[in-house]
Amino acid sequence: MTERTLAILKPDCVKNNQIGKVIDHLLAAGFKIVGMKMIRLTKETAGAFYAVHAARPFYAELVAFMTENRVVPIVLERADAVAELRRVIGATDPAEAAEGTVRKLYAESKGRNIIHASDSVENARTELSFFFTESELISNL
Ligand code: IDP
Ligand code: MG
Repeated sequence: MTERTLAILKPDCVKNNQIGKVIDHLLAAGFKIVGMKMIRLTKETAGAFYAVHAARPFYAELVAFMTENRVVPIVLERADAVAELRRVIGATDPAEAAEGTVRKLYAESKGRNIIHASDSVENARTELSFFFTESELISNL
């Protein structure tokens, strides 16, 4: 079934000029871009986005990382988008990511791992609305 999911190109991706390569990889994997913007997260917005990890030891490091440069939230659409995007980006730690995945190809560490992807259809819906309004994602006017 056609589905939508959220990717975020993280500050390392922006800083290292890897936006084009990563977007190209996603398009080649059959995703259609239906929303995209570049924004700078604040401590408050990055903290809220990752609130589920607030009790984890890496939370402060994660919030600091996500605010160190601009990020590029992207709404992606295809069949089974949520599961497919997780497969295409690879494991959280690039050292454990499968060959040919985005994180294996471009990420430097478990923390600085280039890209975020929603991990369930329900979370995708919540995360999309964190960055995009309904009217920004209308496909047929
Ligand atoms: P995911 O991005 O693959 O879904 P999560 O476990 O949801 O991974 O963690 C969210 C983000 O927090 C990761 O993408 C990574 O940037 C950061 N992170 C996760 N685990 C660690 C860690 O052990 N050390 C440092 N950062 C981490
Ligand atoms: Mg996650």
